[in-house]
Amino acid sequence: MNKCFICNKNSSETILDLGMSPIANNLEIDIDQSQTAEKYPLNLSVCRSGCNHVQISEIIDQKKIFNDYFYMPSVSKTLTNHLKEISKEINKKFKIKSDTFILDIGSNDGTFLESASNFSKNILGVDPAKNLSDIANKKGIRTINDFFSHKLAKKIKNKYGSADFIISTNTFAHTPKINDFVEGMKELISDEGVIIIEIHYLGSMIDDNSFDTIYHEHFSYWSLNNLNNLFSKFGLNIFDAYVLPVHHGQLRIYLSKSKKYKKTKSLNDLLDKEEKEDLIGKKLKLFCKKVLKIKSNLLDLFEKISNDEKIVYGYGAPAKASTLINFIGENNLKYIYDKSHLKQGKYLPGTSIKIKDPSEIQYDKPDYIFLFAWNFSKEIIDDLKNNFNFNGKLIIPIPDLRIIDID
Ligand code: DWN
Repeated sequence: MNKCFICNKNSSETILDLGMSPIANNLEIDIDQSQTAEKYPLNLSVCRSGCNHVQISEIIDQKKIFNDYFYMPSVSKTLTNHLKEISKEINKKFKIKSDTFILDIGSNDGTFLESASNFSKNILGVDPAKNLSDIANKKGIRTINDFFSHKLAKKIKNKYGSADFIISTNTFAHTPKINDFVEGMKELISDEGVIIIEIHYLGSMIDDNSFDTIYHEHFSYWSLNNLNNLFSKFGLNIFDAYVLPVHHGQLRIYLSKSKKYKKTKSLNDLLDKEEKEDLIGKKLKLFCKKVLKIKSNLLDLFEKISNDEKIVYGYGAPAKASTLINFIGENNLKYIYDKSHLKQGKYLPGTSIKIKDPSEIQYDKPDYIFLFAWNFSKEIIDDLKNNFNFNGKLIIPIPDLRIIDID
């Protein structure tokens, strides 16, 4: 049994073992360093003490993961537009004034705050990645380079006052220090202020068989009921929640100290749906069984491609690719294409697979492309057709393995 991040009891039982995996986003410049990258057990576990929290079993020092971080939402038009929509949505729902204090926890390269600054200049980001905080500060987005914590929240409150809005996209699941993180948000948010959290949703992971979204930087895998139980312990009320199709299925929740915000039908319907389908029980158990079947189907496919003496390269070097490849093996993959300049020229950790610019597709002419960034298939298929002259076959592994012709 592992220690549960919520109740701190040794009551978290492993339910899925994905083998030994490196830190997914720690891309290496040197092939030898990549092949000998340190690997850690990658397991999913569930707390049996009653809090039902779903998490990974192995806690890796967050500094090793986030100090130098290669993931930037701005590489994707889909994600950039999504983040821009959030500030418009907040303004539409709650009205942002020119001096409204907006804090972004996990602000990355400042993409969200850039759009928020169209409504208010009183913005602040917090992000532990030095390389990304530097990019944001150079763009004039005031960013504190640190991990968010209750201690930091007190410092921010003393210097800037309480926040009217706290936004946190794809960050809340990235810390094992959950209780301290929540204490910090409660410390900082004003009495009638609104916190908006977006995280990858456990229900979508299960429905889409997206086991590749399990990696060490995703410390927790949240259901809405588990979030509701957690925040109500701290006197924070979730009053709205819904699932968004972006990324691999994002859950967005709205919460406040104030009880003035009426709970929405969407929130109550999703809470009921999770209970009815026994999300953390029966459904999660079936998901774990299905992962092993997916692995054997993928291995059969790579064997067939190798026997047919065809070339298959990857597209997209997301963190998900590290989990998937370290789970099924490198097989005959030699290269992965990725538009991110932070990733090109580096190797996928734990492998000898080099990441290169997609403009080389037209020269390499692979017979197959394996789409690791399957969550952006529309945007990427357009690129492959119109900009990279790929006319081979595209393998889309998730949610169900399919091979399509790009023409
Ligand atoms: O929670 C997290 C999610 C939200 O994003 C982070 N922990 C890490 C990250 O996960 P990921 O690495 O799986 O993210 P993406 O956004 O699915 O990665 C997509 C990759 O594909 C990026 O490296 C960029 C690349 N890409 C590309 O080469 N061409 C993306 C698009 C849209 C493209 O057209």
